[in-house]
Amino acid sequence: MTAALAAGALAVTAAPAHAAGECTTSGTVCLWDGWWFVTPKRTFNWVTYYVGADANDKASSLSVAYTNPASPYVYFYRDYNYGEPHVIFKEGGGSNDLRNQMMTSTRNWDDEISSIKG
Ligand SMILES: [Ca+2]
Repeated sequence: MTAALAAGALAVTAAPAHAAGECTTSGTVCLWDGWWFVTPKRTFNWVTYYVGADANDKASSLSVAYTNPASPYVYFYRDYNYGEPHVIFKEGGGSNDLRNQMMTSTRNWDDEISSIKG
């Protein structure tokens, strides 16, 4: 992804993840199966076409580690191979409860993420 967001795109500006949700390895994102960073915790590169069967559609909280020099934004997709729709988080950000991130008016992002691209 480029550093600039597409016109009209809105990056999620959630507060930085709680210390319990630390994800500190540069160039990675972390997904937790449970809300509020309840394990298991899974770590991925910023470009992951499929999170794998163990993690697919399970993330309930997430955190984005600092500093990708190319872009501060990471896109999380509902389907493998970057299948839309997506939700965007900035480096250092995250969500302690993906039920609070709405995909549509009636569907949230809990247990939905399948691929990642930073
Ligand atoms: Ca879950």
